[in-house]
Amino acid sequence: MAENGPLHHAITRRRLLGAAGVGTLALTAPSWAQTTINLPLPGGPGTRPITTDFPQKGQMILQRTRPPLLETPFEVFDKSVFTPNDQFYVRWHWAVIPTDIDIGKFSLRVRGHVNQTLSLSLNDIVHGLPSVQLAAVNQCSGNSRGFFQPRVPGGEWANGAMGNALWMGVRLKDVLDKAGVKPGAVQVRLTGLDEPVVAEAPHFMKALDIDHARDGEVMIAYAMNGEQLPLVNGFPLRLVVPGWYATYWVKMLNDIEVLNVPDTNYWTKVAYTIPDTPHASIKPGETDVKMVPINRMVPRSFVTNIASGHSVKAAAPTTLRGIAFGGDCGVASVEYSVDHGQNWRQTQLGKDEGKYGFRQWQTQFTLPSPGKYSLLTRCTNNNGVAQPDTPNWNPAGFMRNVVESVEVIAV
Ligand SMILES: Nc1nc2c(c(=O)[nH]1)N[C@H]1C(S)=C(S)[C@@H](COP(=O)(O)O)O[C@H]1N2
Ligand SMILES: [Mo]
Repeated sequence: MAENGPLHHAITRRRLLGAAGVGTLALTAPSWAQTTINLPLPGGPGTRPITTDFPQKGQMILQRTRPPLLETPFEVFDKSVFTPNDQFYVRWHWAVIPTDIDIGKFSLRVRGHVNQTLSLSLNDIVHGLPSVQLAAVNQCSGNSRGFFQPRVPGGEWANGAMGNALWMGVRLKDVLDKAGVKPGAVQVRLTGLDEPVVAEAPHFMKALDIDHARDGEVMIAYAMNGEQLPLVNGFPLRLVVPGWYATYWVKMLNDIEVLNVPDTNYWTKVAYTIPDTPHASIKPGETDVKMVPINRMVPRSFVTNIASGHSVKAAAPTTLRGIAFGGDCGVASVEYSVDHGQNWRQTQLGKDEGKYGFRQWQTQFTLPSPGKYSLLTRCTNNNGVAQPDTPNWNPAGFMRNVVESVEVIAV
């Protein structure tokens, strides 16, 4: 992880500390929708409104209003390897989310199995600790859930519940060291400012093992792509857990508790668990499966410049372009196939912005004669793990990473 240059630093600190309020969060149903989009979901109606009603957000696919679930329109991923903040997807579990935060009064508590309880102001964090930055993909465990067959309940996302940003902040390790972790600590539990609608419901919180929390990569971010975090993406502070699913990336982080016993709260213990099987996959209806907390991400790749249903010229070279990520390590290769996976060809990888981020790739392909074709892409990561050619299935709709296909017609 690189220390920031002084310029980047100055810009971000001025912006961050100059921000007084952050506007109002739309918590009511939008009065009108500008347009709609049709997501190609196999299990049912794919029509969703496009909304611009959320503060600091541009055009987003409205999956749900309260709490907000906003999906990134897929064409955004063709424009840049970094997903712009105003079109970065949004997901919350509970609807009581502060609509503005007084950064003068905000504090981050560090407590529990530590030598000294801390209450850190934003100033203490931004000016008092070394800053670090890192590109990383934030992907919801349920990204692409809408493609599961048979269908499973939950947010029926297409492929836009993911994004890549350059995160800037401080190491969680440095914050923990400041408090002094006592011997015998096993986990660190992280909580944000959002609250359930009914008091007896479990507050959203997640725990990481102490060694993971202190690995020097897990970060408390105060900026994203050189700007403060949008409110709905966790202003003023969020956890960044490189290579791990976004459920761990606690937003509006204000409480860090060091535990000397494993966390048993609902969100760590019960929710967000996956079958302990290859690809977290089971047969629909299968029961008595050992479940484990979801953890590291797996490789994925997507075509971004051609959508299914498009036509391309036969017997002429066409540009094929997209993004890939390795999951918990970098991208080793992205291959494509136009003959249902009989032959695979290498694409050219773009600039490496960091092993946890998106990697752009590009190639030219030629379809021999008119007709229907499937364009397949497959990412292999630096651990030698490749995308599988059959889809996984589990009842929560987690961890889809099958080789995706784009259906085109050569004319
Ligand atoms: N405080 C808080 N943090 C949270 C959540 C939440 O409900 N509350 N949801 C998590 C989940 S499941 C996801 S997918 C990511 C989404 O991050 P984003 O909205 O910035 O894209 O936030 C994570 N952090
Ligand atoms: Mo998520």
